[in-house]
Amino acid sequence: MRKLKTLQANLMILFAFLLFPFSVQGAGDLTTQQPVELRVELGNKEDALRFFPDIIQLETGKLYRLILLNPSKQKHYFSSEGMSQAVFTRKVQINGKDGKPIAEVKGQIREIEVYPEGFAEWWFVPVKTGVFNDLKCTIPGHADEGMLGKIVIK
Ligand SMILES: [Cu+2]
Repeated sequence: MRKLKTLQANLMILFAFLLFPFSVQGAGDLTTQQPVELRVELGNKEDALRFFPDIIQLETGKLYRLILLNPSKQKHYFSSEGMSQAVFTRKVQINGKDGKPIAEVKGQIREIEVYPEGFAEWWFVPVKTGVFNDLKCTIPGHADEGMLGKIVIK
């Protein structure tokens, strides 16, 4: 009789796991979700030394496709040590003149240089929250002229 009760209890526990399998699973692969698209311009046609926009708001757990465009006549960098430590990079995609991808770079990324009239895509998932005031263009003189920005991850 006692053994039967123990068996019943064990069966109940087994059924509980069978009925609620999602309670023991994770969120799945976060890098394959639909990306949130963001565009940041590095400078502009008038050669202003600014990021447009210069405040970038992100949320942890979402996949972002950050399109970095350089509409100016000189090269610029998008560089943030803080952001690079707070995101998981799925890839950086480099596109040809026709807009078709020609290369993908994988691994941890710290800064991306974009050539005049070029663009690159940084696909990443923020994994840590923080306010990073270290977005800058690392070309000498550009940060001093105001090519700075802020990244907020909530
Ligand atoms: Cu610059």
